[in-house]
Amino acid sequence: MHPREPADTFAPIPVVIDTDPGIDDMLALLLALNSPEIMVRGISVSYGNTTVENAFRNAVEILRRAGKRVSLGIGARRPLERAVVPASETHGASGMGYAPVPAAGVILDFMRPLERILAEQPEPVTLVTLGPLTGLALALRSDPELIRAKVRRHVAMAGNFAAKGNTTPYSEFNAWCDPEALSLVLQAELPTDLVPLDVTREFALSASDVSRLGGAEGDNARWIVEALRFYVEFHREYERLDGCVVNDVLAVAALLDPEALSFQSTRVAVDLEDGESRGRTRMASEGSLARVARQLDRDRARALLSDRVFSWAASSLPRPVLVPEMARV
Ligand SMILES: [Ca+2]
Repeated sequence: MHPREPADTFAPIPVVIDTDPGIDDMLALLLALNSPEIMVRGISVSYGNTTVENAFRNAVEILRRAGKRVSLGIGARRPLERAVVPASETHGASGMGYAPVPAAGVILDFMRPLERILAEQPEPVTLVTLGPLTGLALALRSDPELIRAKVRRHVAMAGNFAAKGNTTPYSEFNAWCDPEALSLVLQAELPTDLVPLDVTREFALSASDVSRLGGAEGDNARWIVEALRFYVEFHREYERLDGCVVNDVLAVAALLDPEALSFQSTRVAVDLEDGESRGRTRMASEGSLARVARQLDRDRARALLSDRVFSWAASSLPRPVLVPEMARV
């Protein structure tokens, strides 16, 4: 006989993350993996900031550094109707800036898609999307009933309203990569919570935050700094900002601390036409119901990143150098 557990027993929120790592994805993943409030049940990897091959390799490296074992799948290799345009000026050719990573491998056709990861979940999960919405759109096309049954809440870093875009003057990168996918996802009204540039632009690490972390001894701290150093250079050149905007972190922070972001219910539409307004998100009466993050408590979000990622990275011990199997042949 097992004694009954009290009703208020702490149970972590089960989460599946679709991501295109990506420097800010890396910080968001490390925050998720180092937080007791959530349990990362699966990660699907998508094209976006870099190619799907690089993004997958980066996800494996992030998991290795975090010392976590999580099932991995593939969200999407390319947009529904558009060409792949990686953001190598933002995240570097590898997707991880100057941080060293192993060579990327091929992605086999039988890698499990996002809907398989969701199908394997014993209970509904919170799905966090940190890249283009293609993987979720494909899953909704292939098995909408399954996705509705398994996704309790969808939190997406995507879109911009009053804030200027980061890809065109009017559009945010994840929305711009695959506006058709975002539109399809919004129309499903899962429900979806959007974390747009309007709040993420309020959440920049300063160049001195990055150099302070660079003073730490930990192997992981040095690795993160090498990624962020590239990201800071990009922001200096393209955004005239002395620091870097770590967008994706806020989508995870919203789960960890509900007071970090406040949301407003509204209706959202996406512009699909070619040109500078491609991927622009708008509040519009003909749009789909969604909640949009409107206000950020910067100190609460910063505390999460600093306590759970930067302090962890600064104190994690250097790992012994392992000779890879293939190198011994
Ligand atoms: Ca991302």
